[in-house]
Amino acid sequence: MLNLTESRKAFSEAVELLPGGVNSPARAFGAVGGNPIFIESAEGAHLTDVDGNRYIDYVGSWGPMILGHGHPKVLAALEEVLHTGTSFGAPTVLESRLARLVIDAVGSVEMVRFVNSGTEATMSAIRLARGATGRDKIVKFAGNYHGHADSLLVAAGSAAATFSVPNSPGVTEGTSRDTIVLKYNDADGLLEMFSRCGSEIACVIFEPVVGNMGCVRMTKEFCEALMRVREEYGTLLICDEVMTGFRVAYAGAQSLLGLSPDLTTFGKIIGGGLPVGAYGGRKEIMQNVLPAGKVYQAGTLSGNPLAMTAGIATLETLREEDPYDHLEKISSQLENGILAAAKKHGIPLCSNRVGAMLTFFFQNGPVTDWDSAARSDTQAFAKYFWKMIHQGIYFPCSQFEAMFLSAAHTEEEIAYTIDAAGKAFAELAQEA
Ligand code: KE4
Repeated sequence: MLNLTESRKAFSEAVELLPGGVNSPARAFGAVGGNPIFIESAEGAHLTDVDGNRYIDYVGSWGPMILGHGHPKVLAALEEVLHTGTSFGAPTVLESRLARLVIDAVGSVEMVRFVNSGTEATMSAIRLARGATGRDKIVKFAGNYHGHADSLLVAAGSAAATFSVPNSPGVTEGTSRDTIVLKYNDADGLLEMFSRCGSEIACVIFEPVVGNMGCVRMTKEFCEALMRVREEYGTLLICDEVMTGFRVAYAGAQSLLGLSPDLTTFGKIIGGGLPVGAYGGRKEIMQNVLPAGKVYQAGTLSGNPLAMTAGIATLETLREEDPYDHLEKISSQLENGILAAAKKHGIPLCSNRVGAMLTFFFQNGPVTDWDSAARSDTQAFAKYFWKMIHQGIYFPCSQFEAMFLSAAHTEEEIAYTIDAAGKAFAELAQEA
């Protein structure tokens, strides 16, 4: 029986001080029941909680830790700059160094602006698209998450996709009115919407590989439809690579899709575990951002030297060590091993995977959009989640999240995880 005494103590204090005891709902264990486990330290592919329990980590801080926790090159780089000061409110050469790494990696990006989170990146990219086109409406897709900016916390309205409604208190009708929510991977629906009001739409924002309904790949025809509406209606494409950037490929998911968006947003990996977001794209568009242009965006800690240093060390290590073949190999082993274990025990399971980002859905599938993802058996997922925790495996605490592997995961961890999954499926089969 897992001893979670100290985690429970920590949670009972935190819940008096922080809403829900956490600083982000994604880590609150709401979808799996029970209370979140408090982590004390992490190293390589492992987490250690406040009770001393050790886990193989498949969350990786929701994506940033692609090198594994506490990579020596990242820690050494941080130790070197730590004593030079932590923030100046003035430009540093570190910002240009990280900008150069991002621009050299992603072909569609000629200029970037750093911010402090993925939310800030997408919020700013949307404002820039509206400022650059003079148009108000934006398009997003059900099951895609782009952070918590008001204009993105909307759901498809009752009148199909013609208008949206807020999906959080505090978001006004006025804000949601300019956001259109369509179905992901529905090329006809996208083209039909644009035929009606394409000239009013400033941008389409999308996850090139979705992580936020669980992992879902973009179809070729949907990708072609996105490029078509850009050509025919002058709408800007915002490729949200906050999760996929440097994750599924060093050049991002757009390089796998053969897509050249107008703007790209980044986060997670480019900060190496410290708070960094970025938006970037063609120079002619980015030059609209203050002080070069008139679109306002600012931030006290944007380009923070410690965060830049962690990002530089991470991207330089990714570029030099190129772990992507290893990530593909161990991720494929994990996917195939767990699917085989589920089949052996008669548990309905399917998966979507792109590189070291994947999701197992508790259903027979296929999962291609939010409607199909939502058919998953979330109760079975919750039971499975805890059965894996008790065997020292830390999976994302929701059926509708992606899991992530790191360069620090070895075939030994993968084999142990597959074995643990087989035991969990056997128990699920007996309990059914
Ligand atoms: P942040 O503001 O959380 O740094 O980034 C928002 C964001 C934007 N775009 C995409 C594609 C994202 O996946 C995210 C954030 N991802 C979630 C995980 N599904 C972050 C976890 C959390 O909210 O705690």
